[in-house]
Amino acid sequence: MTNILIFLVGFLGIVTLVQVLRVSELMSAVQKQDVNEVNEKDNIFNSKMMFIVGGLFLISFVWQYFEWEHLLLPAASSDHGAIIDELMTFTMLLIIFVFFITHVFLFWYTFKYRKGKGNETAYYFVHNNKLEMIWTVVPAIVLTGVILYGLSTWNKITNADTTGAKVIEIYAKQFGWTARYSGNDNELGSANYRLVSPINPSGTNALGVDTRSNDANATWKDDIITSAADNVVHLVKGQPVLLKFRSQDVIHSAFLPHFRVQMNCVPGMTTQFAFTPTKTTAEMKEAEGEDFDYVLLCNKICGVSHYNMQIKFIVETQEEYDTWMSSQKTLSEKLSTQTLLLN
Ligand SMILES: [Cu+2]
Repeated sequence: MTNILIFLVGFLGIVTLVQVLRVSELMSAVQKQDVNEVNEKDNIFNSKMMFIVGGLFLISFVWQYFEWEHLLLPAASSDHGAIIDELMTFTMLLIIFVFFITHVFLFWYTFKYRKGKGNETAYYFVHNNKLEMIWTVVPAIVLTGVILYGLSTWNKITNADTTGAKVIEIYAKQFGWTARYSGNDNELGSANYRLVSPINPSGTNALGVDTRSNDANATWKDDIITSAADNVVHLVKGQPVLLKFRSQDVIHSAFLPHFRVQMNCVPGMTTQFAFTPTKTTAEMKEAEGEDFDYVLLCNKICGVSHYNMQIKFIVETQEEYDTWMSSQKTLSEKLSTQTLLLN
């Protein structure tokens, strides 16, 4: 009903506008004047309106900036996130600075050089080498600086020292994520897509982990895959973590906005991202509200349920992590009752 009313009001508004225009056309025919001719009065009116609209536009920008700022992401919850935030702030300030300068000039000059009696006429020229030089060289230098700053930030992030980082695999498939912890040896057992299959009724090998080696020290044996029911990834505050990403089907992208982490998950290869969480979930809940949760979202449109492809992350203290970990079963413990998998 509301939609019909909105449509009717819009429709009637257009009809009214057309009628008003027709009346003004008829009036100009009667008075033998051309309504389309722009006279001095129109010029003054338009230039003043341009000035007012420009001013309101800039004021509304400032207002919105402060009004909606709280909807932006909170400060980074990772070591490297802080330097990404610095880069972001620097770039935004630069853009806003240029935006203000150019827009103040844009609206001021349209007002200043409006056509009319007693007004200066804007100087008209076809070409000016000096100006061309300035507006080519200055942006080129500034942008080169921004790019160099960005590249050095990127290098710092991607060349992080991963020795001592806990290795966790994040496996993507349409439409969900599974985590595999590397266990005490901090080494993931190898995996192969040809082993991805439903092996037996009590369990599947959805990640394609190669469990064929029966060697006591086989790297797969102490790997821990959490059950789908407990689909949460646990991290320890201050403990560097190396996430290794794989995908079963299409390209997904693991996006952890609060940690400023994003990495594509590509079928047929392993990608990785190392970082150190700096705030526990409990600390974040205190600062951001009880509803807060760290989350990993898929950031590549990968199919119909892409919008809901996510997994929760929990950052906790070492003691909390150890308590949780001790309740988990390793892959070999899980498979001891499923001999089929060991064939
Ligand atoms: Cu996806």
